[in-house]
Amino acid sequence: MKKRVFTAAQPSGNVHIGNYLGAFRQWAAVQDDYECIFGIVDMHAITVYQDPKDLSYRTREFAAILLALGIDPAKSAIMVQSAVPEHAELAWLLTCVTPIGWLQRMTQFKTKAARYEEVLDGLLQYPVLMAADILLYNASIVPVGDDQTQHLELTRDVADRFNRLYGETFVLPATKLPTVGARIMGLDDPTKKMSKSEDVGGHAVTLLDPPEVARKKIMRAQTDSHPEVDFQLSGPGVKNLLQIYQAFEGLSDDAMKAEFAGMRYGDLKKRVAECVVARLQPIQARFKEVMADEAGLHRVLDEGNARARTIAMETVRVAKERMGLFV
Ligand code: AQP
Repeated sequence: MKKRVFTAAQPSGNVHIGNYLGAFRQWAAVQDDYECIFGIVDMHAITVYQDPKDLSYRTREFAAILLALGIDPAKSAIMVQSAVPEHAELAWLLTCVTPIGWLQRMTQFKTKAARYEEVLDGLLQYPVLMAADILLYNASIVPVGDDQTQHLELTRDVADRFNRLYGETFVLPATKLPTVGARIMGLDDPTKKMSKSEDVGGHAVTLLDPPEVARKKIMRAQTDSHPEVDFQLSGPGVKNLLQIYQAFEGLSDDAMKAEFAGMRYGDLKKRVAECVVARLQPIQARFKEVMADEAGLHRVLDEGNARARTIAMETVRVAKERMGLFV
């Protein structure tokens, strides 16, 4: 039997090249070797306010992006978190074995909480819901970008604590990071990770940006006062552009040095812009086709939700039984 992969993303904004290079590219790559369930986690998205119409559109848009990226619904389930109520149910059970201190230490909670005057309880509970997403499917492997490493550690801690208290129930999942592109930084500020919710002006190239918009954002990316690429001395903005190119083109470190050492920043930006535009073009063409078939898209989600729910119901039944709850 194949091992299972579960991973997910929030329909919380425009999907960007950081999401793609850090996560989604790996998703398509693992689907032949594992039984995969890919989640669109809309209940995570509402941990900060989402316009309801936008959220519902983005859920469909995100499903279409996954299909455009090569996720094959004949092999893998694409499911929507709010359509499988066991995610919320297991999250509550896990909340009752998770100390608050573990959640208050989470870096993502601290970063996001600092942006709002009023912080919703859901934002604090976010990692418990994420643990439920993964443990519900007894996933062995979770491919994610580097920003999710801490949440994956917490997932293992929560699973371990549950197993100790109530008996062996959950698989402890391993984190799978890409070798290059695990943390793409903002183009406007390379000290911050590229993020959907920071999408102002030139922060992120989105997967659906028209070529001229993507080019403009990259040509305006922050660099530094050195005139040309120096693999030792160039700052984080230049390193980020190099990382984007390397991740898209799959080049080794030596090949990158041979190609870019000593190149003027203006020329580097042009090369990166052309590479990104060329790589996004086929994705965008396929996305348009998929979005045009609304019934087909619905079918994919209905089937994915049904496949996921069968597994999820059994896990929750076992967890409730172990805890002495009424089943
Ligand atoms: N900058 C990044 N570089 C590499 N990988 C990244 N990921 C996110 N940002 C980067 C990976 O993308 C996957 C989906 O992420 P998500 O939608 O669950 O939310 P996130 O990690 O919180 O991503 P964003 O873009 O920053 O969204 P918002 O602003 O809404 O929170 C994950 O595997 C993540 O690691």
